[in-house]
Amino acid sequence: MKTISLIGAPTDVGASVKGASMGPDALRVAGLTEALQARQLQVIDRGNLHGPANPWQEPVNGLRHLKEAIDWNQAVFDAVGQALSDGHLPMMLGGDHCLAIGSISAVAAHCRQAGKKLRVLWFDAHADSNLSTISPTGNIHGMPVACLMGHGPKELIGYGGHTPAMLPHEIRQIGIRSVDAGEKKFIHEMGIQVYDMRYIDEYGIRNAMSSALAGVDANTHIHVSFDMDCLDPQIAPGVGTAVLGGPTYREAQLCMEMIADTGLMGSLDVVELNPALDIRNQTAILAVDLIESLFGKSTLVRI
Ligand code: 4U7
Ligand code: MN
Ligand code: MN
Ligand code: MN
Repeated sequence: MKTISLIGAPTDVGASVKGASMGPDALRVAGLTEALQARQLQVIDRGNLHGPANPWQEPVNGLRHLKEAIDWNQAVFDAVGQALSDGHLPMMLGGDHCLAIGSISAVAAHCRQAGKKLRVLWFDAHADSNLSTISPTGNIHGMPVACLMGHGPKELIGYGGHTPAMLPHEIRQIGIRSVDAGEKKFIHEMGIQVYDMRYIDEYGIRNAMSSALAGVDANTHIHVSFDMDCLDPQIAPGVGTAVLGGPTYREAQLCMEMIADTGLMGSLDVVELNPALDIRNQTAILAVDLIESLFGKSTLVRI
């Protein structure tokens, strides 16, 4: 039986809108554990990690709360690494998206050690590829992709003593529709494959996903980093940085179902859920619904 380790990381130090720190409990209230158990999965809820409070300061040298982000990511790196070495599937419940630095650094280290190929599927409205020198906000939740590729403050790019954690060919970004000018340049220079909303409009979500999954095989570890603001804000209002024009409910479900069909998902981040901006926890309930599909719940009638 597969065992899922739930790892709560209740912080919003990477953002400038408060509230993502309440994400882990909102997911628990929405019935995450029970939904996974109903899918015959064993669930160990590790509770919430501890880390520094949000000091609510302005950016220093283009980075807001660097020290706090370093500490939170170290805690996430350790907990995700531990879950993987226990043979469990870590599910990191954010928290803001800066935490993917620690989470994916741990997953990448595990893959290197196990001789596995890594494929990161990054669902987001944003490219999260900012650098301190080009970021319009200084918020570190807008920088994890760049940090994972070795572009960022030294403390955020060397978890586990390895830089870069991830190479450009190991990631696919899906649902992107808000990219800053400097990020666009970075993405092109790095050669990151992006299935933006224009691509999805023109070719459809099925083509985007088959292409994002192309080349995975039995020796691939798929990591899903799911930023809730990827979804259209009409169905997912509980996020701090909403952008119009995201995937619909069914489009999102198909993404999850196609990942489930591979049987290769080995780790997951669920981030940027902001219960303070939500309506009766609907975004958390939607997250649980999508996670069920990621673990094989299907609307398919044919057998
Ligand atoms: B999220 C932004 F300027 N690009 O860098 C920035 F628009 O993890 C937004 O995807 C980042 O939610 C959003 O601050 C980070 C901004
Ligand atoms: Mn993000
Ligand atoms: Mn986002
Ligand atoms: Mn956000």
